Amino acid sequence: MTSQSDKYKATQCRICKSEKLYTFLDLGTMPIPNGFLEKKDLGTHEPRYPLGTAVCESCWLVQLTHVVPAELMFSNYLYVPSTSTTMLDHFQSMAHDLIERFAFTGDDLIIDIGSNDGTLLNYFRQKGLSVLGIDPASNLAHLARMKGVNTINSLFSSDLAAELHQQKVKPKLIVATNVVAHMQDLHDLCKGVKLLLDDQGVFVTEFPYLLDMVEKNEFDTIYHEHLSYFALQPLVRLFEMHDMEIFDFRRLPVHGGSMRISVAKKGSRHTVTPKLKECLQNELNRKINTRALYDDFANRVYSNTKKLVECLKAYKAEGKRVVGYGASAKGNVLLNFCQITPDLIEYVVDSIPYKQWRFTPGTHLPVYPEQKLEEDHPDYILLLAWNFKEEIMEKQALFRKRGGRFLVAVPEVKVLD
Ligand code: DWN
Repeated sequence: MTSQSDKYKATQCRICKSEKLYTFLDLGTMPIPNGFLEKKDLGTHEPRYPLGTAVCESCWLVQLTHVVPAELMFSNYLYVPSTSTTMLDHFQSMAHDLIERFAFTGDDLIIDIGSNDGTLLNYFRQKGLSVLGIDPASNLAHLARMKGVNTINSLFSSDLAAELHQQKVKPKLIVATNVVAHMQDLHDLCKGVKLLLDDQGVFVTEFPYLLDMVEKNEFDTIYHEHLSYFALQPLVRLFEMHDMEIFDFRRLPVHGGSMRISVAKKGSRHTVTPKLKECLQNELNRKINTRALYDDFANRVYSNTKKLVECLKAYKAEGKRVVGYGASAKGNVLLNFCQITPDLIEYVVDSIPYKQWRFTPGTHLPVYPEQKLEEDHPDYILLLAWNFKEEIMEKQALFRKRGGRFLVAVPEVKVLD
């Protein structure tokens, strides 16, 4: 009988199909990171899936060792970016920058793969452009349509692209933010984008950048939703395999450090920036093509998380109360890997209504609205959504004024001033 771990095991690289996969980090088994529970579900069976990370020693793509089917994670999705002003500002400037850079006009169509609640597309729509969202989460597609963003409730695929192509749908821009890393079949994605995109069109996608993840110890961004962890190197190879090319890229601060790349069909008018070669060389200088980089990262993860648990136990022994802030997917990875239970962290607060009054997957910490902190005054807040540190600490200035302190575990365990 195949065990859960064999059932979803990946045996070859998602880009080059090599079987030379070197596993360097094992976070054990845990529930899917947005699998929040309602009270009635506590005590029922919670499926747990292996969370291992490997690097392909042929194309150096970092990827999960096990692939949980998309349908189990994205059909009813609890994550929306729109409760964060950081992300609203980010998407607004992204839309502005792309419209400026590529001079899109009113009759140009913009498609967003993984359009979530339509937040990004709405900024394009407000500039008079035609927009079309594609997202598998029925609850989010409904929210997008309420904003006036026409949305197809489906996973993106080359079959869907072919259907749209038949209907003469020809986008000048296809965007995909924080979704390509989630895609089960990267080759099918490329096939679909290439079929759908105008010959002079641009595919712009952004994702957490591998070097930021490794060098800032952001291990908690490794979870079942993220099948791939991209450096530029393997992506150049992926698009080459589909007669497309990355012609520009940009490093971004969001989500702990991301990269935005612009891709076009070979032979288009878009010229490749000289910066690309520098970035590829930098990745080699930083040793992305060696096991040592990943082994050292794993060692830092194990020592940081051990230190966090020791710190929380010491606070407990001193009678200090600790709560979590940001019931994020990354937060649930940290809580589950460290096996943090309500005796160490009493509850988590979060701004997303979908998550409130539920319980964190695997650790079953209650999730309350942020307003809980107006009536309850813990000693420490563990910032599970460390990528929004500035925004959250500003919002909770009163907590700090009253002597409360924020604690982070990434990039290292530290009490913030
Ligand atoms: O790739 C993904 C990233 C982009 O977003 C998705 N697969 C899932 C999701 O990951 P995450 O849940 O780790 O994302 P966030 O955006 O880091 O989560 C932040 C959490 O913190 C959200 O649940 C909202 C919450 N929050 C809050 O309670 N108060 C956020 C802010 C800014 C706040 O002020």
